[in-house]
Amino acid sequence: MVKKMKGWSGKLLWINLSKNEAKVIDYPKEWAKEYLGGRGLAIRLLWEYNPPQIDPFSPENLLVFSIGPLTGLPLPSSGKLQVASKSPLTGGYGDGNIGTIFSVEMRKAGLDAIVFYGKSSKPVVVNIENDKVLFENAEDIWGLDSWETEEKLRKKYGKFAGIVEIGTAGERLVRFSTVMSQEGRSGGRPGIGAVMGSKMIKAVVIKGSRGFDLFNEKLLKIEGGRAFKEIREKPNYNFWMREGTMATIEWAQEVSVLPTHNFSEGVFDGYEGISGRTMESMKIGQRGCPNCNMQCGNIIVDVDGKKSELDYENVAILGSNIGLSSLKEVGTLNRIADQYGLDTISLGGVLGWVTEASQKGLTRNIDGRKIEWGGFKTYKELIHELTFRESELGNVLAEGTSHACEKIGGCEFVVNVKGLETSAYDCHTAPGMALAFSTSPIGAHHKDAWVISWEVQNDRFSYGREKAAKVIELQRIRGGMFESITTCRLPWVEVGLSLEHYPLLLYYATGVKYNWDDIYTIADRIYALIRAFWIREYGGWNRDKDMPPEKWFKKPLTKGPLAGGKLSYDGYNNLLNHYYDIRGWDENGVPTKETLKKLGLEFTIPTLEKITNLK
Ligand code: PTT
Ligand code: SF4
Repeated sequence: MVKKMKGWSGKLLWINLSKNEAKVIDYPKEWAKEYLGGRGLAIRLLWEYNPPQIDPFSPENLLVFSIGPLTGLPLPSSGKLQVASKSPLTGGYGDGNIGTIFSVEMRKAGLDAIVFYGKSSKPVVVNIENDKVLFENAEDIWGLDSWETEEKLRKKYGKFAGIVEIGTAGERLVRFSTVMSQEGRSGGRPGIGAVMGSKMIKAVVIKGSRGFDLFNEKLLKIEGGRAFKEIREKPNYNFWMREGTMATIEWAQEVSVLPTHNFSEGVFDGYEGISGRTMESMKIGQRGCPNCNMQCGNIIVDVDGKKSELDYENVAILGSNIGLSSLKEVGTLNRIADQYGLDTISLGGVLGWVTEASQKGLTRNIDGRKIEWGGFKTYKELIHELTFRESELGNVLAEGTSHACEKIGGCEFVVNVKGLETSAYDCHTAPGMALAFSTSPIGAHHKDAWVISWEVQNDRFSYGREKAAKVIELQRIRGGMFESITTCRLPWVEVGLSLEHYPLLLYYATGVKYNWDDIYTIADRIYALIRAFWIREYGGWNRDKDMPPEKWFKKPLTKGPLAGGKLSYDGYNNLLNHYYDIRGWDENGVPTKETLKKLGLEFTIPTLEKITNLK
């Protein structure tokens, strides 16, 4: 008899929307141990079951919701859900990490993953109770925004049901639409909401009551309690509770990395209007994810008198990056993005890019408006137009900056990597962060390696091996471990919770004694498999795909203490060589056969050999 797993259920729910069928299946037990869960499980499933090179909007493209062995447990910030698919924005691997009761209920339902396959013929709410699935007609809510949708569904399914949904943008297949929950939670930057929309899923509801087996529940609770206590006692806890990530605005301005005017500068004259201090003076409350004692969503009232949840990325990218210095106006754009279910970071990237394009006269042929930096009213109109694909310009912008610049020109000042618009750090003078963006497994997102704070404090301008090694170390912990145990990383990143809790918590949950070498190997396995997936989907690879935006090399900063600063091509190539070398990838960024074998990824070799000259 197969021994029952602890910490994982070993089960996933496979939902076929084309046939309105669902079944629970056991996935291979070794996948749990070798990939942990969350992102790791998602990429293993996508590699295995996605037909190569399919259109992300085709019914065969899997949409995966997955959790990890620590999700939903009584330990800090454990209410997170991974949402993953082949991205319609980048054409490669895409995922996001969203804080929602859904993850906790999924855990209680005894499911490590939910896989959506096929396409419903009508808008649908997928209603899950443990392993029972109902496909409920959603025609009456198709067309509602994410807030209205959730409000309606809460009335029907109750306050404590796990609910995730898409807004209007996901329905209209805007390529940077996200999966939304609980008004301010948003996940899946590379268009995972659009994949949900392509399957006609308006929302997924889940309730679980089956419970789950842990290796040592008593010790897990004690260790989890210790970690909660440690967080509360940290010296910066009170400041964090007041400002959350918003204090980063002042820091970014001080060190010249605050993205300004489509990432042309690192300082912004109007930064005080959008600063952490300003936010504090306007704050009316805070909210966040389940099981968290350091909730970071800061709420202010926006221009329209509605509540908007702010953090650094949203404010910088919809503030300084488009020339807005009024926090209330920024809050309005951010809140509209939440309601429509648009990723704020890509939205700010798109608006920044189109403003620069308009200033250079490139939009003239398709749109009569001249877009000005800080043009709040025009930005509001454009957000509406791109969400509903109403105007010609709106329809082009809904495709993201890579697609848009192919249509109207201006690719030389697009600020994205692999098609995903860059998170809110200007990298003219931050080569390590540029490397982090360029080698992130989903495109230019900061979540895998926020190396910039380390970089600014330590040898900022070098392109040496130590910097590449630091990026990889952070990718292993953040992008490998946290995305796969599937809990929030901020207790460690922001208030300094000791990382040593995590191997212990993993042991008490699963009974498996992982040391740091084991955890790093799992992380490397996940990264190499994600890279193999990109190579398979793109039909080849070269190092140009791991290059930062051209602008940071060619257009130096003109303002602030680092005026004149820009990236060096030779320097960056040197840094990238170190990165590939440490990872065991060849000079084009392809994992070598030896690396693949070492990581237990032999099964990728026959596919990759057909595509590239595998070394
Ligand atoms: C995340 C990305 C981020 S990262 C921000 S602000 W950040 C933006 N937030 C958006 C938003 O809000 N509304 C919206 N419509 N779009 C948005 N897009 C952007 O999405 C988020 C937090 C944050 S806030 C961060 S750093 C941490 N990210 C984590 C992560 O990636 N992994 C992990 N294990 N823990 C994390 N903890 C923190 O979670 P994506 P959330 Mg997010 C209004 O989803 O796709 O990963 O993109 O999920 O519940 O909102 O929590 O300064
Ligand atoms: Fe969610 Fe913020 Fe808490 Fe992390 S720290 S779990 S993002 S509320």
